[in-house]
Amino acid sequence: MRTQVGIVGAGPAGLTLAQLLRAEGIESVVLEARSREHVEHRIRAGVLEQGTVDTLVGAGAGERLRREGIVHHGIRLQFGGERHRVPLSELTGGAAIVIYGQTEIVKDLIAIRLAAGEPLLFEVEDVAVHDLESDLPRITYLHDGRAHELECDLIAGCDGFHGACRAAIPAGVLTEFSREYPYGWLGILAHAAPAHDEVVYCHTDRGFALLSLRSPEVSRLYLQCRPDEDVAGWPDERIWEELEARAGIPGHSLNRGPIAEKSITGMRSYVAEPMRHGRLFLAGDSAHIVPPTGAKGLNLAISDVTLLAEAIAGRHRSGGTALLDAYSDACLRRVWRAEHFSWWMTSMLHRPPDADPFDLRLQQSQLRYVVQSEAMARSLAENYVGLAGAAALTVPGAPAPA
Ligand code: RFL
Ligand code: PHB
Repeated sequence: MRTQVGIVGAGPAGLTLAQLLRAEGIESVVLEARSREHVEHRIRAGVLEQGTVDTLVGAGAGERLRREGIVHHGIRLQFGGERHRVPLSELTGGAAIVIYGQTEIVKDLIAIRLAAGEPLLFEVEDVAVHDLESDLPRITYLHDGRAHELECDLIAGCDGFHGACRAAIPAGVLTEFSREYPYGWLGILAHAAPAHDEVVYCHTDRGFALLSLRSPEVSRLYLQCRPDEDVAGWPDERIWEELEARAGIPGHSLNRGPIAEKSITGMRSYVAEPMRHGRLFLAGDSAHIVPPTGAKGLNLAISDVTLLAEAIAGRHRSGGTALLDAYSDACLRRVWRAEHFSWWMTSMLHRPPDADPFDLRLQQSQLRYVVQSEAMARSLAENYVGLAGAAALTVPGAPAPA
């Protein structure tokens, strides 16, 4: 079999790329290791930057997002028992964020692709990429018990942090940067009306907590825990009590309800450079990871594939590779801004396991500075909503985009 772009992974990056390419009249085949059911129910991100929303809407995948997405114009920072508002829109000339679950984006994109009859295969095994440095890279895989080979012009590695694509790049090509944090997040999805009207980031001396939401009936709540902790040690009652202890303040208590999902995730920062080897292009979590405190992972994945689709379309139209050659550097500029912001938010809000009173006072001082200084609040706000123009494809020697 032959296609123009072989896409490995049907997460937000792979599915969005396929949809963007289709709009340009470029064929692709999407290969996913897990089942449709699994991919559609993997609860993860929920905060979308305006640029992410624009890409999805522009790609024709925004119909339900526009109807059901909840626009927020601010976030809250809670510390020392007080809740402070960071007015994102006021500080950024009108930018906002949209609350819409990653699961819903994935469901929307899968439905569109299957309805169009475009190739998207689930439960594909033993995916391997070959001949990356040649003009005809290949993907081999097993599907329905049979071995297949897909010849491609290009391969997009959208298969997440543990995928096969980055691992196939020969040793010595990539430079990797990483940091592990001694923190985990216990996340729950609860059928309880959010009592908070905006996302609340809470710093306490018991550790961090985050109050988010998915709809007027569903709360998404997180507690800092150890990264290696067993979720079995967190019966529902303990979770609610700990959330109340960290996030409850006079006049703001939580609504409780049945817990539909409960899981613990460790945190890391990671970047692989460059995001390309020959005809393999990495996008999303396959190339970089951020701790979730800045709500950047999904947004970076969508930003990468927006640039990749533009670069592939440029090559398709003119045969030139200048935009593809500019892809990795353009992505990495935005990636590193998000890496710094996510590390900064994480360091400011979590309680280090060996924290001494000095550390906690520094964090409190930093938080107070953020809510008291308009310059600091604006810096947080413009990173949180996503810096406009932080990732544009520029070609050396060509005029900069307006
Ligand atoms: P994904 O979503 O991991 O998708 C990769 C896909 O590739 C498949 N795969 C393979 N397929 C074929 N062959 C192989 N060998 C394969 N190996 C893997 C996988 O099954 C999967 O379907 O990566 P992608 O598309 O790059 O998307 C990235 C985002 O999922 C991720 O960055 C975000 O979820 C991070 N994140 C958040 N990001 C935000 O922008 N805002 C948030 O509010 C936010 N909150 C979060 C988060 C991540 C979290 N966790 C669980 C890590 C909250 C949490 C708790
Ligand atoms: C979420 O709603 O899942 C969420 C919100 C903010 C974050 C991370 C996750 O920083």
